[in-house]
Amino acid sequence: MTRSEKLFEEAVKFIPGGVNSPVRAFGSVGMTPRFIASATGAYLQDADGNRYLDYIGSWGPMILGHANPLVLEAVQRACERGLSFGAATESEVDMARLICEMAPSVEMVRMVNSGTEAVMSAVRAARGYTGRDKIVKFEGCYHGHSDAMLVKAGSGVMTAGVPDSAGVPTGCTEDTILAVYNDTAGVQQLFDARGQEIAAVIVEPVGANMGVVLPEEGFLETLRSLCTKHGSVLIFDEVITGFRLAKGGAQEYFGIEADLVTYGKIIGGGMPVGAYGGRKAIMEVVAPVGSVYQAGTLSGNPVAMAAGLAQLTYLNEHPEVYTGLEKMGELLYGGMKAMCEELSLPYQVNHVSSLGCLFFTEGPVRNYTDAKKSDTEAFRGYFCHMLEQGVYLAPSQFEAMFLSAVHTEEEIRKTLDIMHDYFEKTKESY
Ligand code: HOZ
Repeated sequence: MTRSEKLFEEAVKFIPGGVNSPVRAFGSVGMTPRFIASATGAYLQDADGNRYLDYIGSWGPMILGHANPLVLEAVQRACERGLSFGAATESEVDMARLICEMAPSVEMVRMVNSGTEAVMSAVRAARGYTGRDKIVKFEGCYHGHSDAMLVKAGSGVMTAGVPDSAGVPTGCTEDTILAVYNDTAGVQQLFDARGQEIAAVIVEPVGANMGVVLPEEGFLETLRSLCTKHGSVLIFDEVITGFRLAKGGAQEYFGIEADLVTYGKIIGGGMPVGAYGGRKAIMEVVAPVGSVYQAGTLSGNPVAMAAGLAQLTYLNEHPEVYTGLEKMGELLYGGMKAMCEELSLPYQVNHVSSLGCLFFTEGPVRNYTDAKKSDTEAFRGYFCHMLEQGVYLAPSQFEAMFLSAVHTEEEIRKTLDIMHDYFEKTKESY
């Protein structure tokens, strides 16, 4: 028995499913999770001393690689000054200023502790601002685990095949209106019929929790113009895309400004952080200025701010990180597409910059229904092979691959070779 297996046996006695978040459980791939002991650069090391080339990057935060010296040093210095004060600090001001400088449309920002909290708070602010209750959410988009958002959500909810979580009272989701990702006409009809009731439209500008699904030409633009026309708030959930696709996230990448934006992952540099921000007129509904209540003992925690500031400052000052990620994304995902063609694999590769995924399905994947057609058994075989060969992918068909700034050309070519070997050997079965 490996040390990871022993730890898992122990973990399930004390932690539900042995993990602190379902996406880590390896359940859908029929394995026990590897327990990670340490990580540096693009590599993870497990409790048994196995080394893996990591394509998860803690589900997004580690854009500069694991244990980046700049981030570590900033955290160490902050720790020496104290871990938490529950009071205002200079680093919060620096963080808020930097986010407003980097992100289009964001004029004010409030720090929280996770993406879930950021979304929950942004939705409340949008409702408070508009005086309306209805929220439009897209099938397969995942906005964290707050009650109102757990309707046909992506990520672990999709992997587990439980589109609606138990424990969420009907009343909490009856103001959530579901729409289909990339169905521009459908959203148009919805607004024609109920525009005056809609407080907000929340969307992942790139669907990155049902595998990776790109917004088609005109989709985000239509959401923008419908929200403007009907006085609804457009919320971009940039927990994954923020500071990843570009300095200014998806807003900059696609040239579309939202009214509110939610962040997490990268802005914490590996520490638990979330944020929501946007136009001043909306953000000023939040207490203590306005009447929308939202609070947090550890919000703006000085150690978390230090980590996030170090990472964001580096990204702000090094635009070559983004050109590098585009280039490496092209190499990896372009290589996967070429492999599918060469071996006549009937699969789809969706990608944008450093985010991408291989869907085990024949037709194009434009939304949740398309993604759900994927052959998860086939994914499982591929996942297990990659892991055995030292490549650590998300243990679910419905998650993205994340490249970091420290993945090298050589490592990507090696990854492609490992994939190629697997599909060449097994292609008769497809
Ligand atoms: N949102 C991430 C997956 N798409 C990971 C967070 C989690 O659920 O653990």
